[in-house]
Order: sequence, then structure tokens, then C-alpha cells
Amino acid sequence: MSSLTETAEKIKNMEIRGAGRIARAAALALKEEALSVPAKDIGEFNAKMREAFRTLYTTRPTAVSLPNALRIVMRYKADNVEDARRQIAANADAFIAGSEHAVQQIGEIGARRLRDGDTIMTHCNSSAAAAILTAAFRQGKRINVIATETRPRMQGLITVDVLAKAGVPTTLILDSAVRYFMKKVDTVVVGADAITVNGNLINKIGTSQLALAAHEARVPFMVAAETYKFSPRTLLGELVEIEERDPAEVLPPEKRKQWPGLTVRNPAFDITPHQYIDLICTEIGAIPPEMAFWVITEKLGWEIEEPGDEAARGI
Ligand code: RUB
Repeated sequence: MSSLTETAEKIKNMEIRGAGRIARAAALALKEEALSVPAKDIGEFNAKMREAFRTLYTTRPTAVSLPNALRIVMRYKADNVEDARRQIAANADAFIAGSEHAVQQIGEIGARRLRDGDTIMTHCNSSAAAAILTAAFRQGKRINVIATETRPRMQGLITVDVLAKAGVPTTLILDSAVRYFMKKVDTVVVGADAITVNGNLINKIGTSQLALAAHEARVPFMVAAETYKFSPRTLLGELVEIEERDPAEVLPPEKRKQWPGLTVRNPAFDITPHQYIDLICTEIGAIPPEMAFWVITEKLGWEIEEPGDEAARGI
């Protein structure tokens, strides 16, 4: 198996998961492909890179960081293979370094919003959200974290592990216990798979329930999102696709057999309307969700393309 197909497989089966990690892994896979793929001329090289783009693009549909990263890495213009290889490798290196730096910056910027003694609820496992929590703790703020289990894949246990290693006092709860605990919470902090042009958040299934419970209890709701999680294509009114995963993650096939007529649904993400979001913490600052349009048009500023458009332009 080539390193590209291996990365694509790992993204599909969630060995590599989390929007930021998926983006960095895809950028690295494109770079490795560019440096190793045999090609007798630039035409053959371009065709093979387009194929690589598509293989990675179709692994998981929701995290917008993936197509954004792929497009950034594939922005090259070369008339010979060596030059093309160099440009793709440099793009990938810059994206990966920038992405890691963005997560750190979000940690610092977001931590300023947390106070000594705060209890913070989080959901799933987000590197950007975890960066905020660990940065606040490193600054000496005595925070407590409430982490949801996050059925069915239990990413909450990854969060528990990250926080335990950083020494942050943490309580693990059932997903269904969110509203029960919300009155003890000072701030909710979650990550993002995508942010639409009107500031809506797409994140792990259950996030919108946290938002609703936070809204009811008047608890601030903060999102940690690098700017490459914002979706340029939503400018055109396009919806972000919500991944629906294998029902076997919810109910093992051997148990399901008992009820032949039973339907099991397993959407992996949901949409939190911008009205329930107080702040989006990005590497360029903490912004209200209404500024998503500005981030997309002014900061990202790249062309809105079909996945095949690169092919049409001959790159
Ligand atoms: C992960 C998830 C995370 C975001 C942000 O879902 O919803 O909150 O991806 O993560 P899954 P990060 O486990 O299905 O990939 O901040 O690490 O990019």
C-alpha cells in the first residue's frame, strides 16, 4: 500500500481523526506523493497528483479543513516535474507548520477568556479546544473540565487522556448528562469541523445539544477553530455534508440481528446555529460568529472551486 492510500485508509477508519489532524495528514500525504510519484513529464505528474487529490478528498466529507488543505497544497504552477515537486512540498510544509502554530495561538487567545476557578465543559476531542484548556491551566488558572464520553467512538477518552497528561482536573460524564451538569459550568469550549459563511458550526454530533443547554443556562459557548475550518463554498449557499457512519458503530451487527426491522442511524456531526455561539476563537483573534463572512472573503480569499476544477485548469 502506498503511503497515500495508507493515509486515506487511516482517515476513513478514523485512526487519523479530528479536523486539524486530518488536514495535516492529507497535506503530508500529498507532499510524499509529489516527491515519490514516478512521472516522465509534467502532464503525467499533474494527472497523478489530481488522482491523489481525489483519493484524499473523498475520505471523509464533513471536515472542511481537508479540502481547504488539499487546495492550498495543490496551488502550484510549474512546467517541469522537479519544480512542481518542490512547490507542492513547500506548500505542504508551510500549511503543516502554520496549522500547528494556529492551534498554539488559539490556545493562548482562548485561555485569556477563562478565569481562575472556572468549570469548562467540552465535547468529543478537539486539539484546538484542548489547547485552550491546557494553556489556561499552564497559566496557573485552577480550572476543572467536564468532558463528555462522545458515543459511539468515545473520543471523550482521548480528551480525558490529554488533560490527565497535562494535570488538568477532569470529570467524565455521559453525553446524556450534559444538561444535568450545565448549571455548574462557566464556559463551554468545543472544536469545529466546519464553520459556514453565516457563522454556524458543524462539529461532533451532540454539540448542538451542549449549545442549547448552555443557552438555556446562560453559559457562554466558545468555539476553537483555525481559519482553514471556515467553508468558502458556503458563500454560494452550499450546505456542508454531514457524514453518516456505519450503524455497526452504534449497535453491533450480532445484536441488531434480533430486530430485523430496526433502523439504526449514525450521523457523525450536527449543526449549531450561530445564535447559540458567543465567540469563535481563531489564530487571528476571538471573533463573533457573524464575522465568518469576513474570514472567508478577506482572510482565506481563495477561489471557490469544484474538486475537479484544478483538473480543468490543468494543474
Ligand atoms: C472530531 C470533532 C472535533 C473537530 C475539531 O470528530 O468533531 O471536535 O474535528 O477537532 P471525529 P480539532 O472524531 O469524527 O473526527 O480541533 O482537533 O481539529
